[in-house]
Amino acid sequence: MGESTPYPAAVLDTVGAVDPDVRDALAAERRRQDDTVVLIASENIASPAVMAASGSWFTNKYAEGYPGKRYYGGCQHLDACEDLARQRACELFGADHANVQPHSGTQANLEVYGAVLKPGDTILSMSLDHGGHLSHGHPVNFVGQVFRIVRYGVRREDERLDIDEVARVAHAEKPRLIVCGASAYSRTIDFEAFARIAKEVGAYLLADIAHIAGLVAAGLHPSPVPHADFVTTTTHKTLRGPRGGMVLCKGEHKKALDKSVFPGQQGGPLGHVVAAKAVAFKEALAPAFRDYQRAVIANAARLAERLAARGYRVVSGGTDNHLFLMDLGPRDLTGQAAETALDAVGITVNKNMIPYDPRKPMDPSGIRIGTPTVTTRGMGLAEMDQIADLIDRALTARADPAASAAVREQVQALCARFPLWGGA
Ligand code: DSN
Repeated sequence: MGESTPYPAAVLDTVGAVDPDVRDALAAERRRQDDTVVLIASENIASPAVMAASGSWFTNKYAEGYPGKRYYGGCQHLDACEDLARQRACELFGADHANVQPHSGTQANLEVYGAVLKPGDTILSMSLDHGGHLSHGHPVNFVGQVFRIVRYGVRREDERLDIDEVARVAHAEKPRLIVCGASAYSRTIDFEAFARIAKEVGAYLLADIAHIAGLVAAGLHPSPVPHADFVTTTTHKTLRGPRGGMVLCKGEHKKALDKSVFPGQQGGPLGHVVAAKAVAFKEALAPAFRDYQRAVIANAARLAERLAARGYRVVSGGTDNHLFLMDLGPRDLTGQAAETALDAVGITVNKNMIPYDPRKPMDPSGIRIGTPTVTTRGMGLAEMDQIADLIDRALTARADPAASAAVREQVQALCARFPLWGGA
């Protein structure tokens, strides 16, 4: 993760001189991240360079518009950063065009809808409770109120995407847009098959790769870029950049997309985050990034395998990517109880619905486990074996404070061996 730097200490000192309360919260958060095994599949640890760029002078700058065509003066240096970010994103993913201004993954999806859909149009997307995302359309979400949403999911037998169902629903419902991509799906997605179906029914195809973008950039998951009209992603998950979003598209959609982002749905871009995206894409273009993504996948596979060997049910029987779901039902536990028990020993996961879950979203049957963060810290297969053991012991010992305390101690010892940013 680069050389030691005084960066984090400088942040605490600078903030502390003005606001000791916020300084204390920042210091405590840093300690929390250092002292816990974070297995939240959508989180990662951005590099000091990414963090520094996103806390930089562009915070002070307004720059509505795009490089060379802004509504404000003084944008020349942000133009340089935004051009770098766009060029690097295109190089990284082999895309025709990139818009790096979306503030988040949800915003990126809304901006694609704005580029090609009218209110009332039909979107075909993956059910939220089978692994999809709120912004792909759901009754509690704005997308579900503005568009007509039809669904596909995974098969009950093997918990894998049912491409025949996608085709069946697409032909019956004639959606204007098909969304593929997921937040909690551990298997390879066949983007080419989705593109075939989209073509058959005359729909646009959007691939949301927020979770697997790093794997795609590294060539370790098939890319949707040759097949989809639009590809959206966040920049902070496996991609390991600053918190934000991005849209890639075919050249023919460039104008409509850029117009939908600004002035369609956003005002001034977050220039500091755009600069940090440029830095992150440069990091992702380096050969070490591919090694990192390889290790993320190997770690997830190993952790899933070791937990399965201890009798836990892994949804779909394993994983091809950076995450997997574990069904706690067979252990007479709920996702919430497991999340709480693991939290108590310093292992952070999130409760998650599993496909065909008989329970409710706030107290589902599963937890979601991912390896991007622990892998960034340098943990490997031996540590995955240890983490599987610690998870099993924490869940088994949840009513025994002494046993939980012993697990907590071992979690802390493990974390101390792999400090954030190598201890910087
Ligand atoms: N919150 C993200 C995740 O955890 O997958 C999706 O937006």
